[in-house]
Amino acid sequence: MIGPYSSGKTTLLENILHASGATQRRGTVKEGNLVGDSSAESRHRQMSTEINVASADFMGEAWTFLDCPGSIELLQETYNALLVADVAVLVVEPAPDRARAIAPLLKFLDDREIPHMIFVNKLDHAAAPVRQVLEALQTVSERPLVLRQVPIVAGDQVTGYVDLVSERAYSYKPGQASDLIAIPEAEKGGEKDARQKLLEALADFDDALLEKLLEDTVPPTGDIYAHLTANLQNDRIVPVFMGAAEKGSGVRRLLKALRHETPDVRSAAARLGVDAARGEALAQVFKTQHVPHSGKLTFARVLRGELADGAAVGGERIGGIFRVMGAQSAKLPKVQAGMVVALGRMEGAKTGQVLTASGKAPGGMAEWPKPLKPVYGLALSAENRNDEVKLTAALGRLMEEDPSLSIEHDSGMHQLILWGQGEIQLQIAGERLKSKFNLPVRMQRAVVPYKETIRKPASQHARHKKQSGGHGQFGDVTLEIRPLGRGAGFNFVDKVVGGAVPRQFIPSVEIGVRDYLNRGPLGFPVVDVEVALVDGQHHSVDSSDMAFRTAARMGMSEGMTKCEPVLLEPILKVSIAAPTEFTANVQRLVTGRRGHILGFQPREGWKGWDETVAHLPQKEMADLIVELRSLTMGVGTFDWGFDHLQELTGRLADEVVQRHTKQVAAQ
Ligand SMILES: Nc1nc2c(ncn2[C@@H]2O[C@H](COP(=O)(O)OP(=O)(O)OP(=O)(O)O)[C@@H](O)[C@H]2O)c(=O)[nH]1
Ligand SMILES: [Mg+2]
Repeated sequence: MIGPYSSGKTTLLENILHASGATQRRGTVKEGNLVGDSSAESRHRQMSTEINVASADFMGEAWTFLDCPGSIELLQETYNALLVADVAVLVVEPAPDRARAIAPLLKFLDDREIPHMIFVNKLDHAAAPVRQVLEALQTVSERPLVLRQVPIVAGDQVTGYVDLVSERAYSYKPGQASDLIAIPEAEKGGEKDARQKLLEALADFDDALLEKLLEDTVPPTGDIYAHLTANLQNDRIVPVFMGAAEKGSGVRRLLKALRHETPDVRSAAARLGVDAARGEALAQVFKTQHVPHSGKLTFARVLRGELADGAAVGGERIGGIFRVMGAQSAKLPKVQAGMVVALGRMEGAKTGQVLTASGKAPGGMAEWPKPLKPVYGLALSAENRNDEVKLTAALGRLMEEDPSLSIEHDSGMHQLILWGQGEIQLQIAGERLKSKFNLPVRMQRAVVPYKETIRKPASQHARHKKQSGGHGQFGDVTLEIRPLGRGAGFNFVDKVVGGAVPRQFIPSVEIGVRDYLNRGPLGFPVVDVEVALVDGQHHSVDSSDMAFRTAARMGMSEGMTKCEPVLLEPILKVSIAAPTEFTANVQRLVTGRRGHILGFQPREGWKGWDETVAHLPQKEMADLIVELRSLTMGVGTFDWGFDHLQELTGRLADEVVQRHTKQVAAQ
């Protein structure tokens, strides 16, 4: 179950479990007693923060529901679940103006040919007419959407539906199976039209059916179901159901459609490149989770054969096979193809991994997609300095659980940056560090890695001399400092003649210079300079590596101030993707952030989307995604990479230097 934030997926799961008899009681989001969303982070935020897994039997068949979080920042969870799923139920609200928000999900489903249905939820609220909802959704779906039900409306209430295949009408009964009623007079015309549309949609894929329709023959109900099933299984059409999950309305109808029309595991296996008919038992991991006290759980779908507890797969022994129901689980001795289970104590297992006894994945298997690229980062530090080592290990676990999280050690700025998809995701990671690993952390805006360079050359003499009892210290150097072109980095040249500085001390001079370059006159690492050692003096007893290193540092410290130091700001190349209707806004966003637009073009493979390419100061990227999402109904995104360093002068540069000086002083 997938769909935008708060569309009612977890509520639908709850009501599916109830309708199938797997649970006795129906919880609600408000009461905080759902089967799903049982983690501390979910409860506190009243939203799903990771995939909820729940297995239930329905009419003698085993089902596992993967209820995905809707937040765009947690999209990686959805993608991981979809890859191993037989069918996706896309849960949406009846809001035509928000159809855009589901474009990325539909695109993923369409591209990967994952069979999917739509469930239009929350029909108990005064909502837009279903026809309008459908029209809006169709604009973002490659596949034709086919309405399977029409609502029965009384006043501004939806009180039931007419099933377009069986042509039976039902009146909703909260929490129970709907009552069969006669089709109300008022709905008859609309029902006929909608049914005709359904048949025509099916006829697009079947000439025999088309002929029948042209002859005005009504195909038997059984045939219609068979067409619907084949078309869903081959991802040719998208059936649309509706109801109100919270009231349990429309839930049984959806469940029955799933039961009759969902392809079995062989389809998903084939999609992933696994021949279900022959070969060793095989499961694919789509999620791992660290559970305090019980250790690591590895969620996997068995795609072929049978796995037994204790068997060795992927070089590790399975330490328990569990059928999962939210926070509960039941141990199983073995599992067959089709099942989704959690495996215990597979310490090395990773999302995407193929588990087989031989440790090998079949040749034709598709590669697990790369995780989403990060778009938002915060500097992270342990509240207690002693926790630093523990922090690295815990972050390793979190990144394993959510591959769209990553870390960067920025040694230049002495910061650890946690990268991900947005602030909520990072906050949740912070909460997990505390709740699961007892590791309180602080997160703050990351410091931009400014650099500095020089505009003018200078020559500088420096002598380090100390006479204090026994051994003294003596080092004497003359340095020539000059600017290099952008991107040249640092160059050290030895131009000493006649042994003025003995060979063995020259590396120490370079070290001294490099020491200094870590923090230039403006306080930032210095780049794009060349330093030549042109002359010096030494003393046969008092000269040492240390003395020359110090002399070099002194020389740099004095010399650099004469070289007109200038700040360098990192500039990124960003490529911002958004639906075309937002392109003008996106470009205004870029220019408003000191960006420089390089061009824009249609986004490859995305109908109705543009891609704007620009140079943007890294400082301006910090909350770019936040504003971009608010401008684009949440769907705008961007790809980025470092491009070059650019001189920054004037008021902005002064501010950067002042702020940095203050921060350094406070450390
Ligand atoms: N009126 C109405 N409200 C509903 C219905 N289904 C869910 N809700 C409400 O919608 C809100 C979100 O419900 P959830 O089930 O948590 O939605 P979700 O899609 O799982 O949310 P995320 O996983 O956080 O994206 C809650 O306040 C529910 O009570 C419905 O059928 N009718
Ligand atoms: Mg949810």
